[in-house]
Amino acid sequence: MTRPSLVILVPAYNEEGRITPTLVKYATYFREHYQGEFKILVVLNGCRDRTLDVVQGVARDFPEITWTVIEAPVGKGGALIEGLRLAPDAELIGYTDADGSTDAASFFQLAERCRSTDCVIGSRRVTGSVIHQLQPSQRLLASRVFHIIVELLFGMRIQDTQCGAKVMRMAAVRQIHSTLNIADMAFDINLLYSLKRAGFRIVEAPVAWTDHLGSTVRYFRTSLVMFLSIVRVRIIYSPFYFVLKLLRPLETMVYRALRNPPPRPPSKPEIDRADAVRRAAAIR
Ligand SMILES: Nc1nc2c(ncn2[C@@H]2O[C@H](COP(=O)(O)OP(=O)(O)OP(=O)(O)O)[C@@H](O)[C@H]2O)c(=O)[nH]1
Ligand SMILES: [Mg+2]
Repeated sequence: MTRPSLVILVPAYNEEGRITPTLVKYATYFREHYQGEFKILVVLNGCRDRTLDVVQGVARDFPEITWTVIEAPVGKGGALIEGLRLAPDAELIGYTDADGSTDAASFFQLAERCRSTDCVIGSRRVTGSVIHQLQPSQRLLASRVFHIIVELLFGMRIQDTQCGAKVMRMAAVRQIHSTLNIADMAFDINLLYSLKRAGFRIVEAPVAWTDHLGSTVRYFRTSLVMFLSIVRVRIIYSPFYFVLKLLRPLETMVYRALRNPPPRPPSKPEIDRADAVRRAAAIR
């Protein structure tokens, strides 16, 4: 039986050393196992290394791999927001990290399960998940604290919001796309809460996961920015939304001082025909 068409986004920032095996493994695995059309779209931005050359090299062997380059320093979340908007039409769309921390077989399972729901997210905290290399204890502690704060603020009952692998119905993403504006690593909370608020179902599924060294993330700064961002998402859905508008210049200054991309202004809810043409032109 054929499977729904699928686009896999891969955000990439200075990934020349880690992205090749990930792209080769994903493309090979999906060619062999996924009985449906699939595309891999690498979303690069701000790279100061040879990531683009490397991606172009792999794409010569795998025509399923395409890429787009966003010039501005938009962050992982900003890259995914653009990637979700620019992606070619498909029934399912997902994303995964360039370092291959979630293996291709696990991602395949997420896509399989998404046939019967709206969103399936990789989770390192449900039965069946396999962690090949544990994160350093400081990071584990930071992620536990983050999880508790997220649960207190949003009560989504999701064990692991931060695993970099998620698959959704494209129609659900299109519906909530205009509410996505968190550009940093807290983008996932923005996405999940928007989907929940719109009434979509989210399922956690186990993954095989390996921590890969070589991240470009600076943890103290990143944690602080993620905290600011989740408070922001919470305020958006409260009677105090007007405060955010008043504080916007200050907010932008704080994010810049922390060297992180500030939240984006709201985007257009509709994706029109002219936009579709621009989308096609932006992807190679
Ligand atoms: N396009 C884009 N991608 C980004 C940016 N920052 C991070 N990424 C990508 O987001 C993904 C996750 O980043 P990682 O560096 O692996 O962060 P992490 O998983 O928290 O850290 P590790 O566990 O140490 O790997 C990777 O694919 C990165 O290339 C960015 O500013 N722009
Ligand atoms: Mg990683």
